[in-house]
Amino acid sequence: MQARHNLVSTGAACLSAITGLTGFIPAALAQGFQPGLSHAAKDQIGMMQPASTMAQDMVAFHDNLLLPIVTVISLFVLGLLIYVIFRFNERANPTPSRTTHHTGLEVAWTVIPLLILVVIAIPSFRLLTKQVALPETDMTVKVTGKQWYWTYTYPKDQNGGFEFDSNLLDQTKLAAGKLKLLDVDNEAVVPVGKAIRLQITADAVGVIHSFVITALGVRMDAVPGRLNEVWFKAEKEGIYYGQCSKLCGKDHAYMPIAFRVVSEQAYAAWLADAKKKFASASSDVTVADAAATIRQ
Ligand SMILES: [Cu+2]
Repeated sequence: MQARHNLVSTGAACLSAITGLTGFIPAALAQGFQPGLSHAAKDQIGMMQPASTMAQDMVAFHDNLLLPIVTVISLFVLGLLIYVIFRFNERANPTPSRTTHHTGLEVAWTVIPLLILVVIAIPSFRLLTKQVALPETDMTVKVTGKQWYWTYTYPKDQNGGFEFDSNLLDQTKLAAGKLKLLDVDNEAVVPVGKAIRLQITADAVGVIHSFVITALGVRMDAVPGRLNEVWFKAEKEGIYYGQCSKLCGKDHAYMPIAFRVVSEQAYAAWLADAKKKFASASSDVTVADAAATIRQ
């Protein structure tokens, strides 16, 4: 009896811990654990603030569908475990049932998870299609992952014709306001409210990287010898950071991504400056049509 009493009190302690935890999360949010816009904030809980419609859709998919499903399933399994511990322990249930098959139960535990997966798959595939099926885009930037930095090429036929390397700042003499392991010497600049196509690849003699800007909903592998495409349309001006997200080698952690989204006038001004600044690294790259390459 004493043992049973201990079990009950342990169960009660567990439940109160869970209730305490669920109470803690909204309280923590109210205390200002706000998600960052350009990069993850300290003590942030939840996804980063989306700055593109794609990222908004991804966050909504996570917050409104995945998280509730995962929470319900976790609580259901926890409830089942607690029930089994009390109802079917040796003392409460000395003569166990010899049942080995129950058709109804087996159908249920196959069909219900299947239905849950279908419910997840439909919006998931819709989102994936939106990400990889490119709409009419306004401009293109070519991104090349190298060991270990990024090169951005602004194609010649799009008023560019230059390229530049984007390297991590010297971490030993970081200026005030600059972010550790995120700020770079040369940011890529794009105009706000325009659909930007990114053509992403990696150095031919290099390794695979992954180009990610969370707030813009961009994630695509950079593979040597392969031209991947993805797009985004930034809704707000600002600087958006990302990091290489594929373990690519010794300096994987030191090749951040920084995209500055500016007004159209500011972009035109930057473009004129950049053409002079990066004139030594002029590039003849023009926009490739990946879809046409696949068709051939
Ligand atoms: Cu990398």
